[in-house]
Amino acid sequence: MRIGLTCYPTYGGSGAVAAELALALGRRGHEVHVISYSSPFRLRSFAENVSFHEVDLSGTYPLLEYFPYSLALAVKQHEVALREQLDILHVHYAIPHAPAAFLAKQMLEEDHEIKVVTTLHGTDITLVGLESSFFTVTKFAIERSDAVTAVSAFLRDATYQEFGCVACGIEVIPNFVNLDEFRPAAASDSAECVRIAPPGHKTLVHISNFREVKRVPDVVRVFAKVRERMPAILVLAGDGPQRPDAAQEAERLDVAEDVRFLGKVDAVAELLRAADLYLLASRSESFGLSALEAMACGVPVLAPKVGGLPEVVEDGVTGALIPLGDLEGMSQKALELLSDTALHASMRRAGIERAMQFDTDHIVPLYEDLYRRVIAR
Ligand code: GMT
Repeated sequence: MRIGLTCYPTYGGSGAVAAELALALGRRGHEVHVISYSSPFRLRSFAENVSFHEVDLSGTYPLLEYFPYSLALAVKQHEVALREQLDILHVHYAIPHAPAAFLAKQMLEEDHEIKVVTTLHGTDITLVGLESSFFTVTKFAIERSDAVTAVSAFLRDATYQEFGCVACGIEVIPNFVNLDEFRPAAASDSAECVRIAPPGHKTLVHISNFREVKRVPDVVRVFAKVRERMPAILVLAGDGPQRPDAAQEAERLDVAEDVRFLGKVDAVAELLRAADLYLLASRSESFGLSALEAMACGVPVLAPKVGGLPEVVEDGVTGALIPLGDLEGMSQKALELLSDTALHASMRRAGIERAMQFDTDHIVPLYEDLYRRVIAR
């Protein structure tokens, strides 16, 4: 099939999923055309059957105080769909990608028939899409897509509840993980393994784009309580608005020396392999891709019991899920997981096994099947 994919290229789950999907579809022999304003962060080198088309942002005019990206995107989607004779335009994160795809499809008219698939990822439904400036256009674009998927049952239900489009028939296709890349450290790896913590220290890792929804200062607060009781370091990968707050909190709690801010790291698998515990404190998380990637690397996950996380992390089996905001409970659980070697080893094994259910080779065929059904309609 000839598939166009649109996503945000920035550091974050939806861009990671779209890029991994592009790579997997390319490996499976499909022709994939990624359309965005910059190459997604996980798609920076040559990949079989995958090409990138940059949305032109150069058009300026004094009147255009705010550049109309959605229109430029629709123009590029239309152009690529026509030239490459795309069968499917699959957009990740509804805003503004789904309305742009709708417009591109309308512009194609009878020149070329294309089907639009929209994948909902999280805050496009739970936060941004609910804003009065976006609500009606998000609802419209979801309803007019030829197929809609959500990355968890939680997100599907939230969409029905918030947007009321029960007739949309949203299919749940969970996120997936490339187990060749996200794998536990093998004994033979030890020479190349990233070593971050000084000997005798536990390593806690958090990866995100540091938006408010991620509550990164809470990650630091949980770590500070762990640090009181055992030698440990906290490694924070990613960047975003809450980075200064998190750094300030580390200073305030007197743990700054043990908190490492790495900034945006592309090779997160290597970092995860060096972790003893993966920590999330998000207010909402529709899936938690990084939690899945941590489990695939054999790292137990400690997170709040919110959103779609229970569909990924098995509480008490592959990690622990604690009521949102219970930082004391999280710290106690972290200490337990880090001190009980048998419990840690069993969670490590269980996480690796659970991640296999989300293997790229199991999940990507679900998208292929959806594309075929949509094309046949
Ligand atoms: O919706 C977002 O917040 C954006 C998105 C991203 O690009 O970071 O994250 C969401 O999509 C990921 C991939 O499907 C999920 O793993 C994240 O749980 C989800 N984030 C939230 O729901 C906060």
